[in-house]
Amino acid sequence: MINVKINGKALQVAEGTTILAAAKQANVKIPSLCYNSDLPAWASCGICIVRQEGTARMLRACCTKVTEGMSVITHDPEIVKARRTVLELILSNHPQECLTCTRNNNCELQSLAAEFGLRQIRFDHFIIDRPIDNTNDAIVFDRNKCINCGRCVEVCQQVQGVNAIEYQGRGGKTVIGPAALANLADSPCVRCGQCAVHCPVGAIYEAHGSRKIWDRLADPEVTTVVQIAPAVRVALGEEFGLEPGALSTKKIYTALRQIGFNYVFDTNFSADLTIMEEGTELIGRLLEGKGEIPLFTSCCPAWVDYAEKNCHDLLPHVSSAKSPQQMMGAMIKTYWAEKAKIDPAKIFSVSVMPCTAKKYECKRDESMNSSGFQDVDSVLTTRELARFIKQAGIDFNSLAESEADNPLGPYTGAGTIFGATGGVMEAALRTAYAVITGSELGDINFVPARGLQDVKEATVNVKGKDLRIAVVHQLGNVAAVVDAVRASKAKGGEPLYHFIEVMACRGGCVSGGGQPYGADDEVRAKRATGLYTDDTKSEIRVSHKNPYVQQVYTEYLGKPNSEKAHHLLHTHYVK
Ligand code: HC1
Ligand code: SF4
Repeated sequence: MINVKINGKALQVAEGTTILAAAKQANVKIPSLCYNSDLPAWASCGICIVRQEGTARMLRACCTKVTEGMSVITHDPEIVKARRTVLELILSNHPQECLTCTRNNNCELQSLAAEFGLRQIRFDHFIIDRPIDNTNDAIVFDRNKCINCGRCVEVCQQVQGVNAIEYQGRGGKTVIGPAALANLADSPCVRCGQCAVHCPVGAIYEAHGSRKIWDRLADPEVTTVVQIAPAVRVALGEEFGLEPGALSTKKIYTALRQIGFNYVFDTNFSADLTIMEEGTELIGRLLEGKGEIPLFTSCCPAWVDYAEKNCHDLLPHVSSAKSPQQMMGAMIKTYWAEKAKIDPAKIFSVSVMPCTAKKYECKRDESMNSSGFQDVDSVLTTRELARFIKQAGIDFNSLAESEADNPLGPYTGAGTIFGATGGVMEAALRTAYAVITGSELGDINFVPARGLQDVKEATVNVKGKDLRIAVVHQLGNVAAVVDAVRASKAKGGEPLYHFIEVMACRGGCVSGGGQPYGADDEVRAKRATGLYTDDTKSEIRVSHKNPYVQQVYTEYLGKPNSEKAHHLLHTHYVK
């Protein structure tokens, strides 16, 4: 341990602690803009400067490690003045459009300007007008608002390993933009939205679709239907002052009805359906040689996008099962429309997702219109739903609880854990084990698949055969797994793994690019715990026992992987 003083207060911190972290331990908040706990510190903004006592040296707190006996002053008139000047310089080059900015009231720069009481900027205001890039259906890049903090570059390159955005130019002329001066649609971007959720200002944000939705809600000729994804229920509450992980599923159903949706369904139901389809596909590949092993999951659209751009050779390994969002979309405009005697042409189908890539997934040509119409018409992120609820004047916390509509609403514990890394694997194993052995798993909790470890591996013995699985989240961790699979294929013999779950975002969908801002690992863990609690409290915890899923097969689809199921619930990939 190292002895340090922060503003005269003595404390001990672990070796390697930065001044910023030491100050936090002393309950002192040093302001910063470019720093984020998910990312390496690279000291670009200069807001976090502090002074080493007894010297004139100003240090950057985010990247300077404390040394034995160091005494740090974090706030004094000169430091505050220097920080204010940095802020003024940033603002002199930033559009003053707070009222119409997507981050209004939730912007780190705006909060700092308010804290520093900035009333006017001493420097000339100049903006170079750059076109807004809204080419990729999922995220929008407004470079006029970029403050060059670099968080988006770091998360895209270091965390996701995608390299879709980069620094361009040198010195004072450095700007940030899509790689090779392309637009986003032509860049390697996989639309995960991690840049948006790490941007401290309104420079990168989800493509908004809310106006069209309000129009459809107001149209008496249109039947509006909505589904909510697993991870939304443990994060939306944060926008209304609840703790991360607080489960608000039944209040969300009520809010959606009050907003005006005619029917409320749950993506957790179609997650159960996905398990039936993907689980059957896995068993077919394992026991009947019906396809390549290992099988990769396919429900994360950013991972699918990544695989199409970077792993052409492995596309036959990616499950043909559509994601739960798209399975639900297809079932709404076919099975349910027939049952409810509603013309599918007059159904407007919305989904609420923790993810920006889902906005692109629903518009893909490949089988995403198997009902004869675009199966999911519009996607809202969790953040956008919070705004909807506020626009509708709803007091979220005092809402009564209600149930989803059936048969596309009720779900099992297996469906709900899809939203956390390892959840799809765990849900699939529960069902695959039961189908292969004819008996249920003794302990249904498959703990090795849980948690934030980069790559999780385990072996499950199913009827005397060892099934080797891997769970990987955060795209930057995927390349190593993919390379290991390639090497094992080249070597021949027993495959390295049989089944691999991939989720693009750290922690899985619970910290997707459309979730409330500010998630760190503590928040991710709390949101995941909310889902596991939902699972534990569920009366039924295995997808194959969802009575409504069984009903859908009996009444409409026949059996998993039937011709009809293939037409509606499966897709293919492009190189
Ligand atoms: Fe996800 Fe999925 S879990 S991809 O993370 O398979 O977005 O929550 O809806 O479709 O179910 C996201 C979450 C979500 C799908 C499901
Ligand atoms: Fe990179 Fe994801 Fe942002 Fe695309 S959406 S630029 S892949 S972080």
